[in-house]
Amino acid sequence: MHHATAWAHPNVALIKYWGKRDAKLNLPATGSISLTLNNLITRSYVRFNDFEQDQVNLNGQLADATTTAKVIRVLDVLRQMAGVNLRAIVESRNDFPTGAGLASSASGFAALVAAAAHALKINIKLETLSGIARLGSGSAARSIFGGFVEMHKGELNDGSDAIAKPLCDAEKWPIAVIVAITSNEAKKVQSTSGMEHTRNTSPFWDSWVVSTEQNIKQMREAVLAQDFNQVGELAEHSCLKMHALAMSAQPGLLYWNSTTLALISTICKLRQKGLAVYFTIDAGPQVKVLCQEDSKAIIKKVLKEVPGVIKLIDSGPGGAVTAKGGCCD
Ligand code: 2P0
Repeated sequence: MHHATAWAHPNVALIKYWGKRDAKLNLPATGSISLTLNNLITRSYVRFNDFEQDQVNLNGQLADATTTAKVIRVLDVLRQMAGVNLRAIVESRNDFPTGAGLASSASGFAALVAAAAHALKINIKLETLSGIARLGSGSAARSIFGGFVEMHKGELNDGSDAIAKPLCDAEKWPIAVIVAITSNEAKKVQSTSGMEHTRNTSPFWDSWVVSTEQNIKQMREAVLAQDFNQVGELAEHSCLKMHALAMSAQPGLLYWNSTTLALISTICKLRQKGLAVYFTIDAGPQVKVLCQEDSKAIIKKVLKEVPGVIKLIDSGPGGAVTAKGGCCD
């Protein structure tokens, strides 16, 4: 039996990826830096057999055509590496809202490639696996590793150097992340199409690419120095710049709701009172709050009172993808 299960965490982008240099190979226009998040998890089970076709189930329902096509693309690469011509059934489950700005595609594709490679007994380096995950979803390349991770945009036309590499292990720097859920709805404009639309229509695209490369260098140094305030300031800057870029597309893309804005305002007020606390937001209305363990309780107490906050999830640096043979429950 060729079957295996893998577990992966989503990640929060500290320096954002928003746009591609090659849409076909899914190559990012810039590098990015992320933190893999514990306490949020995707489990994927993959079984290869002589099925007629690949079938993808997401949270117990048949996945849409776009997601299924991306999964098949990734499976095809692994089937070719293993020299097999078997179809697969994929069962993937998230324990958090799907498609709502919590990077479910990152953990989903990271878990998928790990489970499929394990099932097919492919001996592969994690960096290479991250390049295959990238074909499914750019941010998934980063979820292969735990802790702070850098995605390299790569220079080669074939994309073989567009891979993620670990920057700082999860245990080395245990900062806290509070994930504030403000909506459980899936976003209306998915990241893939939102990015292409932004690249094609925003007048600010070129300066986004140039300035993000500078931000990567600054963030890499801040993470390696474990400089919390610098990481927080750069993360907020990259977040606001990415959303401003998306808003400047024509027509503009706005991923926030009124609670997202209320949370930004609350976090700025907490900082004015002297707390080291910062926000970042991916392609959705959820707010990820970066802080330190010793001030987490007081910050959570304040965030809980913000009208519209549905739930707060405690998180922090999570580990790398893991896989084992067979099914699990
Ligand atoms: C990121 N996001 O760096 C940015 C910030 C969302 C906002 O990567 O087209 O699902 O599949 O490569 O990885 C979400 O985009 O996009 C994303 P594709 P993906 O995390």
